Amino acid sequence: MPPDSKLRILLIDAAERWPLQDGESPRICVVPVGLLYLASSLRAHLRDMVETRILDTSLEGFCPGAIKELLAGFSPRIVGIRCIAPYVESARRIAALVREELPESLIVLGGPATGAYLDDLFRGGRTADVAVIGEGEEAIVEIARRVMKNESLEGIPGTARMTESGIGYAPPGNFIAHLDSLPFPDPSFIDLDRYAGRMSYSYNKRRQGIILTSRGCPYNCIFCHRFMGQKFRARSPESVLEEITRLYEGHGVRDFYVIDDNFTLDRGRAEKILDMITASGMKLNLNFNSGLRADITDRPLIDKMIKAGTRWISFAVETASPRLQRLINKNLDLEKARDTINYAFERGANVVYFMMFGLPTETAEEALMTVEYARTLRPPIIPTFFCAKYFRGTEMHEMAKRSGFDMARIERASRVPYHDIRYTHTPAMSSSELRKVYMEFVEEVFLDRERLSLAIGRQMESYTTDEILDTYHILLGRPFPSIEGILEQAGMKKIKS
Ligand code: B12
Ligand code: SF4
Repeated sequence: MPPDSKLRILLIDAAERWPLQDGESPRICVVPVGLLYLASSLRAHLRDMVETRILDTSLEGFCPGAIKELLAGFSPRIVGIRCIAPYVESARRIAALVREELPESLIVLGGPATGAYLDDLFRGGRTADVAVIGEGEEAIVEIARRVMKNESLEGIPGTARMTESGIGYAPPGNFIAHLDSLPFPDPSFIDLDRYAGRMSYSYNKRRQGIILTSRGCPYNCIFCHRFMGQKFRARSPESVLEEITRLYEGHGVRDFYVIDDNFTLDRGRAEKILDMITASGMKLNLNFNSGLRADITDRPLIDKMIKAGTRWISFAVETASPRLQRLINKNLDLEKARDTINYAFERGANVVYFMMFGLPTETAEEALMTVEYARTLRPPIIPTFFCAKYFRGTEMHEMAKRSGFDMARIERASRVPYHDIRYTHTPAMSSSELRKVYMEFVEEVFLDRERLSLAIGRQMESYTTDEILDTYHILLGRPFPSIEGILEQAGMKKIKS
């Protein structure tokens, strides 16, 4: 087949609102593994009948001029746009730009936001042609096939289309049952070195190997979309090891970031993966970035993780209030969690925990319980204060509607980052009370001098000075000339208005 008869497909990650500025602060920028899965599936099924390119706006910035140039040069027949909740407007802007530049192209929306935010995405007429709800590997291949054959896109499972009478849904798609059957997400579609110039999930700058060993989670936390489904679907340890080996040997990747919904759920499988990595003799750094449940991750498992090369473990604690643990359906065993978290630090991991504030009905006293619990944990690299986000489509959003929350503020809060406390509140805790809790957390936990020195000491074992300075530039919102400069910040903690 001559090259110009290929079906050209452009996949765009809508992850940024503005063009990047010279000299702006460092930012986290991670390999778009979802789009790599799509591009690799298209190639596996349609071979050289397709040519797929990826544009990641978190890497490039949202720059209309550059997007137009790419559209004119590549002239894709299909443009797929990945969207998550805070970037609905960016996705719409990109779709509008594509429509203007290439009116004949087919615009396909996908990503976690297409479920609950579809009305917004489709608002204002024919913004996009079709949306894929849920996993996209099978749907994008079917869409491409039909486009090649000039067939209607009606009825593709898991899709929705804007029709004259509103949004028309095809039957829901099935979750992919055998994840081993998917082709590995091939990083050749992107430039790994450009990502290595940016901060990863673990606040370091490396060639990133993003690994998804399973999808789905059977728990029921009320704030979570569980958009990969409630059934835990796991890849075989052999398939995971093969993917890691290919990245290690073929792409020079040494740092792997596991982003499963729930890596430790199947204990035996998790152990087997870790044992196989250890036995392989590969000298790699493992990072577990999607908050593990600290009560099902015990000391022997931590030992295996460390032996396999683990550097970073994030734990999702959320709240130290037993009442709120029940309310959010997390029911974490806080004592077991404390033991695991402290042990992970003792064993040399860069430990991070996620705490959430502003949960439904939370009072200032309960929020302070969480701060107090955080103070009793061995020093994490990053103690994280997250504002609870009430995303549409979650049980917590429904609860907020029922409990008289200011829904306009809730909506605004869901579009700003987790640490932005401006719009977060509950009927039992005003914004100003939450602000006081936040200051307490910053002073007593984040800027605690002993914690900060230990945390930086731990980072110095495996991070460069440049990585550490960039970490604190991101976390504290200003540049630091030296590590001592960061520690001085801790000495100043009591000086506040
Ligand atoms: C890793 C991760 C992050 C990373 C990277 C962000 C990113 N670029 O996704 C970090 C830590 C930076 C992050 C931050 C945030 N995240 Co996050 N994150 C995840 C996590 C754990 C994994 C994402 C992932 O790579 N999945 C694996 C790949 C394979 O899935 P995927 O990219 O979604 O792609 C599949 C499908 O969606 C679909 N698809 C995707 N794109 C397209 C495009 C087309 C055309 C088609 C057809 C299909 C399609 O097909 C793909 C293959 O099946 C998910 C949870 C999850 N289970 O996915 C949450 C998740 C995406 N995050 C979420 C949120 C809310 C956030 C934040 C907004 C939180 C906040 N308020 O600060 C921030 C956003 C910051 C930012 N600038 O991006 C929500 C999104 C909810 C929603 N409905 O949109 C999720 C779903 C968590 C949850 N369970 O609620 N996150
Ligand atoms: S354990 Fe994690 S993935 Fe599972 S429901 Fe809770 S927040 Fe979602």
